Amino acid sequence: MKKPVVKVAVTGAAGQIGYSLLFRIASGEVFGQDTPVQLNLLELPAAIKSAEGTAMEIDDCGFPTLAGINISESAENAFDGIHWALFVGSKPRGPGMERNDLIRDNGPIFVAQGKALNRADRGVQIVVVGNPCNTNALIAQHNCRDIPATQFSAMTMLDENRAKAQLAKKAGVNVGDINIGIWGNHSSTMYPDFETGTIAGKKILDVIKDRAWLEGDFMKTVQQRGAAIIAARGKSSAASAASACIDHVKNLMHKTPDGKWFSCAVPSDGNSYGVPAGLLFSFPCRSQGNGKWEIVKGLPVSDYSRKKIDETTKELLAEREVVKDLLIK
Ligand code: NAX
Repeated sequence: MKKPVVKVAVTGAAGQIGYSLLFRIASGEVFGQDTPVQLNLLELPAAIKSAEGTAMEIDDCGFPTLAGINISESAENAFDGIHWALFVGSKPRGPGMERNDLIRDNGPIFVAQGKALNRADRGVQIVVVGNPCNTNALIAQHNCRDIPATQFSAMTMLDENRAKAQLAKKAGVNVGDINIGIWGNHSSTMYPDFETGTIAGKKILDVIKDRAWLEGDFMKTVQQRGAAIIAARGKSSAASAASACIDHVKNLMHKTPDGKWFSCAVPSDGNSYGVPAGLLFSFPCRSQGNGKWEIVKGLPVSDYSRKKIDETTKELLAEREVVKDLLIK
């Protein structure tokens, strides 16, 4: 293999998303069959044994692209020289726990891991999956002095994929024909923007002429899909979340086709759609294929969309307030 090794850290590697994600990264699917991949797995001490079991299975797949696996309970070790940091590990919400309790509980993880990123390659890209992912990414970014804010993002691709699946079924088309962006927080306030989205190049509203369904069942299904999966499966989304994480990385690495965009929560530049600067907000984004994103500019925002974008902005500002003591100015 001619290309240099890509080093990828995955936190929470022994969890259920980790179990779906790691094999696909090791297989060459993400970085290419000509690129060796080094996996650095970070876990809590109690889950190291389980991470070792997963690593044994990855070895047993015999992937020619796998350069090696390191397992560690130290973020400093796990992040040494890495090019990608996939932050999956965090505590799940317990029974009776409020969203703010979860935010407060998980925040410190992202303070420590943000600081440890100073061991990473300067070009490292950080993708936060662990919930509440927008605010966790904000905390990690504020606690990392050495890496530009633009290299931090949080995952809303699962929400986009869920939206695409619903629209494709309704319109009787292939998922690949759908283009739609998610605005805001990865929470029930997210806004899958059916007003600017397209199906095979036509406006969604010109193909699905049932606005009541789009405003009602469609939005509700996408926003509450996570809870519906838990109700059906008894466990939260895992393989679909891992798949969305892979899409997120690939979206950054490859040039976005003309006329399309992808959803990615990134630090707002303060000049886009009235979202305050610095807030980790999901926008319709594009990439030139260099690992970087740019916010799609100039999309029309109706009164309806404005209200939805403002609602999710308000929620993210409130989350930022809850963790303000964890944010270094
Ligand atoms: P699991 O509970 O199966 O696994 C989490 C793993 O993280 C555990 O093995 C745990 O030991 C580890 N962990 C906890 N704290 C850690 C720390 N400080 N350092 C390293 N490892 C740590 O959860 P799983 O189903 O894999 O989900 C992981 C996270 O993804 C959760 O926060 C979940 O809410 C979030 N999700 C985010 C989604 C998104 O679209 N952004 C969708 C799926 C998922 O709900």
